[in-house]
Parts: sequence; C-alpha cells; structure tokens
Amino acid sequence: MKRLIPLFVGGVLAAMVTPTASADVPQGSGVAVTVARFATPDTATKAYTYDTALIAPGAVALVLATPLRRSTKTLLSVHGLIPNRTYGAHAHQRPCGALATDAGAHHQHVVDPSQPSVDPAYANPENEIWLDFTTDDRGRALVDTVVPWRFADRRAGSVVIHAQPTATEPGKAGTAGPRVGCATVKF
Ligand SMILES: [Cu+2]
Repeated sequence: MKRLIPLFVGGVLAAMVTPTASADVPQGSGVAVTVARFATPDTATKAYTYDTALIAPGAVALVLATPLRRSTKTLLSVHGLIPNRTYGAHAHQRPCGALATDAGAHHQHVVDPSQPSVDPAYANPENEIWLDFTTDDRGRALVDTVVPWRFADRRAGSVVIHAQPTATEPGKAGTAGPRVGCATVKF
C-alpha cells in the first residue's frame, strides 16, 4: 500500500494537471497535494479519525486542490473506509486537530452573516466545497468538485468527513451529521 500511494498520486496528478496545465493553471499557483493515513487523535498529525468504526486507522485520504483561471477544482480520494457507504465531506476553515470541532465551520466564498450557516443561499455546493462520496465494495471512492471562485486571503484548512450525506433543505443545509474524520489540506 505504501508503495502504491506515490504511483496513485502521480497518476491522478498527471490526469488532472497535464491536459490543462498550460491553458488553465496559472503560472506560480500550486496544486495543493495532501496524502495522509488516518490515525487516532493521540498519534495523528495530518489525518484524524474521530470514529474508528466509520474511518479505521490506516485508511488513506488523498486531496488535490487545483486553482484554475476563475475556479477551483478539488479532488478527494479515499481508501479503506466502510464499503458501499455514503459519507458527507466538505472543506472547512481550519486545520484538523485533536477535537473534531478544531477544523471550524465550512469555508464559504461569500460568508453567511448568520452563523452557523444553514441557509441554502450560502450553504450550497457552489459557495462551499462539498465532496460527498459513496464508497465502492472495496471501501474506495473518488470524487471531485469545481467551484466558480478561487481562494484569496481566506483559505480553507481541511477536508472534514461526516457520517451522513450533506443536507440541502433550509435550516439544515450543509449539515451532514457527526464529524468522523479530518485531513489537513493547505488549500
Ligand atoms: Cu463539513
């Protein structure tokens, strides 16, 4: 598995970056790459599991955040989760920590004046980065999303994985149940 990760990352990077590198990726703006193995908070440094029944220690997350000309593409790949299960996932404001709440709220491009934000006008997959996924029968998933904006002075710090799919209705928009894991990402 350890040997496979660089190959996997290399393949995904090549697939993501090569075809559009000259056209869409501005000079000097980096693709943020995170590859991390989930661990319990006592030993984790980059990817934390807060619920080992839903994210086993040793599971792997890969996140690629690519600034395009007027948009941002984020890709999340996971290995070693529960097979055939849907998880919620979003970009959150701060890096992960020992507590699931350390990552803060969702990063919003246009910040909802009313927090916590559960208004679909702000808590939606164009104003936030949503990466919900369903694992295959081997516990793997690959998902990506493009939002029509780029990070400026405020940048997200992590991708948080939740126990449930993300709700979209008023009063619940953006919520996805307990936070079961977190990967620190330098967006
Ligand atoms: Cu979230």
